[in-house]
Amino acid sequence: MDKAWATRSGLGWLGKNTNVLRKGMGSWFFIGEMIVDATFNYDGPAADHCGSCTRCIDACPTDALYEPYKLDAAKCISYLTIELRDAIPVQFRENMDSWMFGCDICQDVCPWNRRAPDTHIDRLKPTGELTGRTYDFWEELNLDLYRELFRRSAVKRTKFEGLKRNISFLKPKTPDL
Ligand code: B12
Ligand code: SF4
Ligand code: SF4
Repeated sequence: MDKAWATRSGLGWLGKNTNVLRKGMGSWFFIGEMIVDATFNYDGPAADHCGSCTRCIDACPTDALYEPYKLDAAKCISYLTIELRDAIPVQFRENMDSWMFGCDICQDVCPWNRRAPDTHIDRLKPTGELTGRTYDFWEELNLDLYRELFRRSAVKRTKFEGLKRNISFLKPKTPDL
């Protein structure tokens, strides 16, 4: 339960989009834990800085954020494109926009993320191999190219069949995915 420990330890607060946010970084970070046999001078929980903002809830295309701080994971595009092994339920297909693996809409619209700096870690930066590809490129993706592009990538979690399923719901002629 990474978020529970992160909020308790003062790393940040749980935003209404259900991600942990930190001033100066927004939510653009992963969380990890180290289990050690030492006692540290630890911080208390961080204050909530969401205020009256509801941008993430308003922007969620599938209403997965059904109330502040609450997410119905089964409606989240992230779940539908990464974790779900069956066909994507019909009612969500129209709202999936151009997301073929995960979704960041509720983070993109967050004012704290808009002010956050880009990553300085090269491995996390987009590579030319993936950006600016056309719909036709992705539609024609075969198993060999999939293995080459996503070697050592988390995208393998959805498997080739899952990624092809997601691609089939992209809108044709999307110029820049
Ligand atoms: C399952 C899971 C998902 C599910 C459900 C998401 C969710 N919000 O719960 C799906 C597939 C939808 C998902 C999507 C995404 N995820 Co995810 N996900 C997880 C995972 C593996 C477990 C989270 C979980 O158990 N949720 C279930 C419910 C019960 O959690 P909850 O309601 O938030 O629970 C809170 C309270 O109920 C309370 N609570 C509940 N039980 C307990 C028990 C105790 C003892 C305590 C004290 C408190 C407590 O505290 C919880 C945290 O505040 C964590 C990694 C981990 N091991 O923790 C990553 C994690 C939450 N995901 C992450 C990310 C990045 C994403 C995506 C952005 C990926 C993407 N680009 O598509 C999206 C964001 C969607 C969104 N708006 O949240 C990051 C978040 C980083 C951050 N800055 O907050 C994590 C922490 C992974 C990581 N190690 O960095 N994810
Ligand atoms: S990741 Fe996308 S679908 Fe999931 S809650 Fe956020 S905006 Fe909604
Ligand atoms: S968009 Fe607004 S309400 Fe949502 S997490 Fe960010 S600050 Fe909080």
